[in-house]
Amino acid sequence: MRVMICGVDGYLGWPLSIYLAKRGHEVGGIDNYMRRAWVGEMGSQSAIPIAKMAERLLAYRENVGRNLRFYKGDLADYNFVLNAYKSFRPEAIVYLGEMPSAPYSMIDVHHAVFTQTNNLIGTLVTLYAMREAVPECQLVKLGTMGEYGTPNVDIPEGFFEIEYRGRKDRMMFPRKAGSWYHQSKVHDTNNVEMACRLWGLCSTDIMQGVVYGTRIDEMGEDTDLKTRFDFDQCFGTAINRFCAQAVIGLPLTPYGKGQQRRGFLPLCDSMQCLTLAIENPPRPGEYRTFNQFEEVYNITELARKIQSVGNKFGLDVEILPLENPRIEQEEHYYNPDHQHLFDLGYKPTHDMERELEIMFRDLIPHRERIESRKEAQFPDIRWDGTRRRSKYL
Ligand code: USQ
Repeated sequence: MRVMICGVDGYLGWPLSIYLAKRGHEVGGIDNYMRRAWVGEMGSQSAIPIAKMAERLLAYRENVGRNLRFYKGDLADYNFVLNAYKSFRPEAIVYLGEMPSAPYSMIDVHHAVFTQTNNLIGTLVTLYAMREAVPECQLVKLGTMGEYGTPNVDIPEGFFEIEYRGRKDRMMFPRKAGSWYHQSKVHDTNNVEMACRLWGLCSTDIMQGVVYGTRIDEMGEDTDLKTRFDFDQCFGTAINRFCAQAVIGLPLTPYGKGQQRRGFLPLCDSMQCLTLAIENPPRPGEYRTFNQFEEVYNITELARKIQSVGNKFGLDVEILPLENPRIEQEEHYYNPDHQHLFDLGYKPTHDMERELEIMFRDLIPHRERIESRKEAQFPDIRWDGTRRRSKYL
C-alpha cells in the first residue's frame, strides 16, 4: 500500500515510516520540522540525539532497502499538500502533523491560537486535498483519549446510542477536553466525521492514550534511525518525563493528588495499532473511532513502577508530588472501552517493566544531554494563565 505520513519527522511518524516499510508498504512523508523548533523554544532537546532529515533518509535507504519519498512543507498550505498527494497518490494518509502538547497550548493567547489554527487548518486542508486528489484514500487521523476528558460515566469508542423523549439515534459521544490542544482534536473529530458523512471520504479517528518508549525493534542500532525522546514540561509525556527525571536524580513528580488515571501504551504498540487501522480500512464513507491504549494506571502507580525499575539500574529514585500546574480532576472515575483494535487482532505487549528497562538502557548513556536541559523539565506553565514554577508538596 502507498502510505503518506503527515508529520514524518516526529516521535511517532519516524518509527512508523520504518515499521511500515519493513512490512512492504511504500512510504511517503511530509514535514517542515516544527517539532524540533517547538522543543527548542522550550529550551530543550531530544534526550536521544536524532539525525537531520537528509541523514535519516540515507540511513533509511540503507536499512530498509527502499527510499522514503519526502516532501518538505507546511501541512496548512493547500497547494503544497494537494501537489504532494497528486504526486504520491497515497492509498492511506496517516495524519500525525499536529502540535501535540497540552501545556504548550496553554502558555498564552498566541500559543492557544497557534495550536488551534495549525491543527484545525492542517486537517481541513488534508480533507479538501483528499477530496480533490485521492477521494478513495483512507485517512488515519490521530486524535487523543483526552478528547473525552474524564467523565463520571463509561466511555464508548466514539459513538453511543442515545434515547431522548422516546426517540433513538446513534451520536458522537460528548467530548470534555481539558486544554486548548485537546480541544483542537475535538474540533478535528467533528470536521473529519462531517467530511465522511457529506463527501463519502473514509477515516479512522484514533483516540490514542499516552505513548511511552525509546525505540521499536525495526529501528535496529543505526543511530541515524533513532526517534526523538522529549522530557521537557511540554513535549515530555508523563512516563517519558519520569524516566528522564530518574536518570538525572530528580524526584518523579505526580501532580497534585497523583490519582489522575490515563490509558498508556508503548511506542511499539502504537505502531502495531496504527498499522492495523491502515491494513483494515473503513468502508467508503465510513467514519470510525478506535480507542487506542493498553492499560489504565494512575500517575502515582506509574511513578512507583518507574522507581522500582530505576532501582534495578542502581538509581536512587524519589517520588515527590508537585503542586499541580494544570486544572484537572486529580481523582476520578475512568472506564473507557477499547475493543475495536482487539477485534482486528491487536496483541498488546503487556510488559511495561521490560519496556521501562529498555528505556533506562537507552537513556542512561545520554544522562549529560538530559542534565544539560534540566531546567526545561520544571513545570511553570499554569492552566490559570500565570507563569510560576510549581513547588514540591
Ligand atoms: N502529569 C504528572 N506529572 C508530570 C507530567 C504529567 O502528574 O510530570 C500528569 C498530568 O497532569 C496528566 C497526566 O499526567 O494528568 C498525563 O499528562 P501527560 O503530559 O503525560 O499527557 P497529556 O498532557 O494528557 O498529553 C499526552 C500527549 C498528547 C496526547 C495525550 C493522550 O502529549 O499528545 O494526546 O497524552 S491522553 O492523555 O490520553 O489525552
